[in-house]
Amino acid sequence: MKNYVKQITELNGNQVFMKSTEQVNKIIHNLIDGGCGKLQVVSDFDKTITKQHENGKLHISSFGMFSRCPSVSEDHIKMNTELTKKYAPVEVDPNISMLEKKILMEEWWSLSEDSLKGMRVSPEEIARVCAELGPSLRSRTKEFFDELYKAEIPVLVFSAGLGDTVVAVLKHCDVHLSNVEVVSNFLKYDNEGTIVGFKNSIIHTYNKNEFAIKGSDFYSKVADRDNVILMGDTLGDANMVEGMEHLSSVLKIGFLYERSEEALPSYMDTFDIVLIDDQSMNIPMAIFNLIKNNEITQSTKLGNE
Ligand code: MG7
Repeated sequence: MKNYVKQITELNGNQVFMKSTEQVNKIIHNLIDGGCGKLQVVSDFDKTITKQHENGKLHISSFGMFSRCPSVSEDHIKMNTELTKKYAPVEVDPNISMLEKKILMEEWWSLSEDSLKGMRVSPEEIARVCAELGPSLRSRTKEFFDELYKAEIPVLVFSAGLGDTVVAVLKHCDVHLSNVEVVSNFLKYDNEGTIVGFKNSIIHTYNKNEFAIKGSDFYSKVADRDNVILMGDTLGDANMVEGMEHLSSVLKIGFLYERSEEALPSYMDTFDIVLIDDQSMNIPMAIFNLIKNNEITQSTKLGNE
């Protein structure tokens, strides 16, 4: 078997960790065998498509961007700060059971939804504020998304954050292309432009899997695509494709930054490839290029026969 892990120079850096290089090699083989026609990309948004940090600062989240809109009330900001203080530590507490976390996250998101109700923050205002804040995407994201678009690879951006700001950022950065679908929590407005809650059932960190994808347009688009490049920055992100029953090979790439030493073992158990403090799309792109270039070589060979 060809050693693709060795061949991809980017995978040989000292910030790249794999529990099993054999397993990674096997998955890459399968992705290459399937080619672009069998491939889909599923990615988290906050700190996965956006950078985790830049210029010494952690990145602003999709919920955080919404709070910066001038029409957001003081009451909402106060409430949101209190909720975050209470629930954010629970979200990452390794000593709380998954069952309990799910209940508490459901509680957080629904209280957050309640606190949005009644405000009038227009889509135009959200778009303007997101453009002004201009969070940086990982370097080479635009290049990567353009390549995926050209190769007609469906891309799912799957976020437990706020869909309206996710879409605004993707649009502002010119990567909201026709092959890209966003599944997230979107604001619902009444006819007067008042926020009345979220459009669909809440997507939180620990139910970010089949329940949200199954009814989406994306699911029907990828019915015959059984290979996935998955990207995320939290352990829960690794389950994003859990409910897609037809899958054969999933390459899970995890971006790790905060508390990396402590978290590395669990990340290595969960993701096939773990990248510590890599603020670029270099590695997903290198893998995708290999899939694409092998397909070109194959079709040239067939053409010459
Ligand atoms: N997160 C989840 N909720 C909120 C919220 O209401 N406000 C803020 N500022 N952050 C929130 O991208 C998803 C991440 O957003 C955070 C309901 C959670 O930490 C979640 O992982």
